[in-house]
Amino acid sequence: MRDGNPAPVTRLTDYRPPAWLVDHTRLDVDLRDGHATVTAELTVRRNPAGDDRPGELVLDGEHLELLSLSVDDRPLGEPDYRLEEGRLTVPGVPEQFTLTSKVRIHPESNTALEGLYRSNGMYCTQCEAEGFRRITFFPDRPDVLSRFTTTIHADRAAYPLLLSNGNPVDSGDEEGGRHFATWDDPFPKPCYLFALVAGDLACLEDSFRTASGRDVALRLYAEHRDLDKLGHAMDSLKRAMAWDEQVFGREYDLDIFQVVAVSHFNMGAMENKGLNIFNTSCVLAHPATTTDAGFERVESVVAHEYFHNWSGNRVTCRDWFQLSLKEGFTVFRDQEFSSDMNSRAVTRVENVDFLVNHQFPEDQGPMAHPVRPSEYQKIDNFYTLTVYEKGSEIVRMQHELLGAEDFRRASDLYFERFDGQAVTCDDFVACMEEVSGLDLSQFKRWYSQAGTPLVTASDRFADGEYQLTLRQETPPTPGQSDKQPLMIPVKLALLDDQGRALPLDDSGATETVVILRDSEQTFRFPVATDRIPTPSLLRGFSAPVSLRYPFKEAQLITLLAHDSDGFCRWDAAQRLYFAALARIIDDGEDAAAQLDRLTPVLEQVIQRAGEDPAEAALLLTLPTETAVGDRHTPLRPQAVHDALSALRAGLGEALAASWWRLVEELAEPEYRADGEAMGKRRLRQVALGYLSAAAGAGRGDRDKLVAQLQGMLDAPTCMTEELGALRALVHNQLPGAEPALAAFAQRWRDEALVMDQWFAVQATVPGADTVARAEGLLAHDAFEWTLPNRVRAVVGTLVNGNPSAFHAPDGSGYAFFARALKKLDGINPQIAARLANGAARLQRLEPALAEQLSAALRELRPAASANLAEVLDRIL
Ligand code: 0A1
Ligand code: ZN
Repeated sequence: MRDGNPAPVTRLTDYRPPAWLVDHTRLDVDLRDGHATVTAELTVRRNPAGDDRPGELVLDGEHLELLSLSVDDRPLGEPDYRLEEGRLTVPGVPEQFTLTSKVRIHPESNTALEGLYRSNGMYCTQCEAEGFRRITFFPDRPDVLSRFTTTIHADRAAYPLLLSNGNPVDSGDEEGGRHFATWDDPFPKPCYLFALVAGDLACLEDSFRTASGRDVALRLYAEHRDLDKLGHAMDSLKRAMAWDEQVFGREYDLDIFQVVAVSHFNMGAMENKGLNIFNTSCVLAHPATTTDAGFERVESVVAHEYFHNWSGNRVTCRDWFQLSLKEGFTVFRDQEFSSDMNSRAVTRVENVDFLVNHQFPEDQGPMAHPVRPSEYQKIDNFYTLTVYEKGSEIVRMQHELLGAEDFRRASDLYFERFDGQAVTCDDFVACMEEVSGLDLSQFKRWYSQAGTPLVTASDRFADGEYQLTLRQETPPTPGQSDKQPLMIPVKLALLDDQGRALPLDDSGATETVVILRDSEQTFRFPVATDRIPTPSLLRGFSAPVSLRYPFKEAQLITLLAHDSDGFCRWDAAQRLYFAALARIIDDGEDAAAQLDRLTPVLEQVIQRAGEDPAEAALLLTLPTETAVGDRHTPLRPQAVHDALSALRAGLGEALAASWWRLVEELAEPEYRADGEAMGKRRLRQVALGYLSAAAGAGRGDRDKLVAQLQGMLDAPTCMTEELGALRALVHNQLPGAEPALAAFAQRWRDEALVMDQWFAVQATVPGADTVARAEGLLAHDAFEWTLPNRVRAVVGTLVNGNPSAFHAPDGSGYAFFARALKKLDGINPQIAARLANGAARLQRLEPALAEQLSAALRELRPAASANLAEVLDRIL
């Protein structure tokens, strides 16, 4: 695609079955210094189910140098075929034939990290969504499933390890110090699941016995220096394999399962059949270098990719519009796994927090699109929070509607019926309907309708009857102005003024689910109380909606103290915080004036923190600047920053004694990896965060705090503590911050993932001055534009996690952003386009800022790649 031109639009309604099928793909990949030669032998036949019968074969191919082409051993030359941008057309082919192509590609110069590329001296691939076309000519679409046999040739000394999908079937030496290996994958798969790795890697090996008694070899590969960081991923993998057998009845199907860690990777990880490829950040973990959050992420991503073996690989997507079929379902599966491995209530709150504060804004902004989009320009731009996280919520609602047992029967039916096929979201829902007898036709609007539904609740209480009226409305989104009512399950309970849940019917049940189907409905509950109850609404976050209800402060305090539902407790705390911040931001009240109201509430949570430190940490955490900004129109980042800083420092000072008590009581002499220890560390970090905010504002015992943080930096028990202390010093500009940064860099300069954190800590220092600091970081020796993790650590964190710097009043943050995007777009358009989403709040910004940001973006537009152009056009 030429610079500045958007890619042509692809539409769901234009879907046609493939005209040609490829039963078998034999690949031969010869890796040489400077280039690779790929020979592909495709066994092609006409698709009997194809609805048009072209006499020509059309294959996708990008950045390929065609060396030779033949049909059934008959060499072809132009004009026997046509080579155009992005595709190869071969006219006059028979009904069935073998097509052999030979191409040259250049992995060394592939900085887009799609197709075959190099990362730290190794070769690896990334084919989802449309990267395989950069390796060879092929029908690069997920509904063409082929059996792959792959032979790799390379220098033996430099690349002793040659891996591909499936089982190893042959290997041996070749002339000139070279060798080869052949892999055969017995399961037909779309080419986006193809993978190849060649390198010199260390291996952690283990095995897993499946429920039916087969032994599976498990091999995790990383650079030699990282071998000691693979244990947690291995444990997570084995737990995930056992869990999928128990909870979903899914057993692993090959004799070998391999995972390779690579430093240069656009996303988190990739579920290639039997050969997952991971961003190092999602697989390597060691207490000295990885925070507790990092450990949790490794566990969930390892599980996610493993679960794709069934939800995605055995049953795959018909077309890319169905992406959420595999992603939403697999996120649901990994969230359930994490809930079973850790605290369910805490995991749910973390997942909801992420959805509400990241996916909701996406769904309310210029990038809003349905979970099953109806059109796209570049599919890479649709690996979104909507497809993944909202998609998971849609599966979760079906789980709730059917109940665990029927859901399991329906998922069994889905896997059995569609094994080896490429199917649609409708096929998934049809299984749910068939098993349960439910009519989900209205429910399916969740897949096709974009936007966050707003549910407004109001209530009345008279003569022992509580009446709850729910109204729903989904605001218009780009390209979708008319919205239909959705089917919204609202789980609820009613609490009396002691916080006890009232029986809602004769059975004595204290929780129920009402289903809102119309624009407005009233539900009635006879309750044995004489005062209006406090509603506990949307328990467990039973639907991905924004709920409005005029809670009184006393009601929120009751919910926070007594509700048995973890989500509702957290939501009550969040509502109290947002209300206090609104009084500062909108009503001009003083932060100090909020303390009398908030401190008793926080004090109560702290008193009970021993029951569940991780939950207490969540309840005591103030919303981020971004989250607060999203609740005020127009967006005034500076006002939000000032309000939050003042509130945080005020709470730090007012509750100093309690925070210090937590810091002391929660200290652990030695590192432990279990959930309880992690919960304690988390709460301790929250306490230190408040104390540091106070100290940064010149309040409280600054010297004592700095000594505490210094002590943690000098003799850390783990990275959670070390990084937490560093962040506290640096973000609050406390004495010793700069030397601490220097010492940290000195200590960790050879650990890329730790250095990413070092960059990120600096790029997220609140305040406009950080833009200049970030410019300095881009000029640092260790900064690399070709390393996505590093770019995200500096540019991504500043743009998405540091509003008071990004929206610096002088526009310097926008200039920084635009320069970074321009530079990056020439290197890795996917990453550039992802980062560009940081500008999605443009239309909500106060006018002076909006004008500056849009000018910066408009300047980028003429030379933008197709990926970046699509995002810029939506935002502008
Ligand atoms: N399927 C992977 C995500 C993924 C998507 C695209 C990629 O490259 C452009 C890489 C990974 C997952 O859900 O984990
Ligand atoms: Zn996935």
